[in-house]
Amino acid sequence: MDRITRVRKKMQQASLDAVLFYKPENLFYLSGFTGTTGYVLITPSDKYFLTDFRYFSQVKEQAPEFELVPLDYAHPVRSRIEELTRGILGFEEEHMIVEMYDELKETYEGELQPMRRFIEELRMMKDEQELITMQKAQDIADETYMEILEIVSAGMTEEDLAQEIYLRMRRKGASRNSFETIVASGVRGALPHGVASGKVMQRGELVTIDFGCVYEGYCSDMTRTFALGRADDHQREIYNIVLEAQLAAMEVIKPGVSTQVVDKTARDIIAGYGYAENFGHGLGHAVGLEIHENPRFSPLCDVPLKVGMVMTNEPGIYIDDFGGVRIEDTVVVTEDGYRNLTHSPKELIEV
Ligand SMILES: [Mn+2]
Repeated sequence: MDRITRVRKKMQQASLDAVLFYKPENLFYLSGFTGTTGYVLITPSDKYFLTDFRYFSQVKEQAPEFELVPLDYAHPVRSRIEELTRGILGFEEEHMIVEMYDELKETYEGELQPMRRFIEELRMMKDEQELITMQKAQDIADETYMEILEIVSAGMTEEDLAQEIYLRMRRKGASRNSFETIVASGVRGALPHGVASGKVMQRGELVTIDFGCVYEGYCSDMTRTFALGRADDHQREIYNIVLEAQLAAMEVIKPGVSTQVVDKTARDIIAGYGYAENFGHGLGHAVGLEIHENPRFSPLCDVPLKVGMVMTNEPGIYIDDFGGVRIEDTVVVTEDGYRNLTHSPKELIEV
């Protein structure tokens, strides 16, 4: 079933006469449009792409099967909607700003119906083509990691390393970073989201790098922790606990298993070694057109895994004045378990 057909089926189930989308990732998902500004309006019989002068030729090229509806000062989106549809109009409640809602409410003759995660629910299960693209995005990150291990050295700053990562991913075809690269060395490793700073990396430190790229719209995400020089016993001990937790969580991933159970599997292992307080974030998240999607591997999220979901598995231990370790892979849920998109080695590497 194509995406528009699935949207219409959901519309019917929700008794909607039309649905309006504007979140850029959802426009891309429905139409292939890669620009940032526009609206997709779907009715049982028609599909429209509403946008302004800047994007006319882009819509004709990327979304030729949509009817282009021009927006301009005389024809703002609210008046176009009025012309194109009537009845119950669904809109993306998480993404519509209050100003636009107020305007629509004032002018729209029919009823406005908020919808939650309408497209995001469809996006949770990736199809074959999406998985091919996501594998490529991950391959770019993996290749970059292997190169980084060759060039990293004590004396470089975290920012130097982040720039090397960025340039290498771009040269391999990525359009941008999927989020701001984290390079957290030494004591900064205790910051789960320690974006690269001007700190000089030194021998004897653990370095955690968490990065990914966007390739043809899709994000990759991976984390590795390595040692500059020889790791000491404490560093090695922490590393091995995180690795044990990550591998154990991996083994429970399969269709039907609750996301909560996967989180708990890793969390129990870390807690068993006495580090419960040092793992203060969820085990992972779905990833796709956005870097953080639903569902989550978290104590707060109870969703049964389904074939085609793409999830990260990223336990960590963070200790003030010591540093931290995190290991993150991205996997796709398959009929009989999971397939790991991340291929970089996971044993503790000393460079
Ligand atoms: Mn992640």
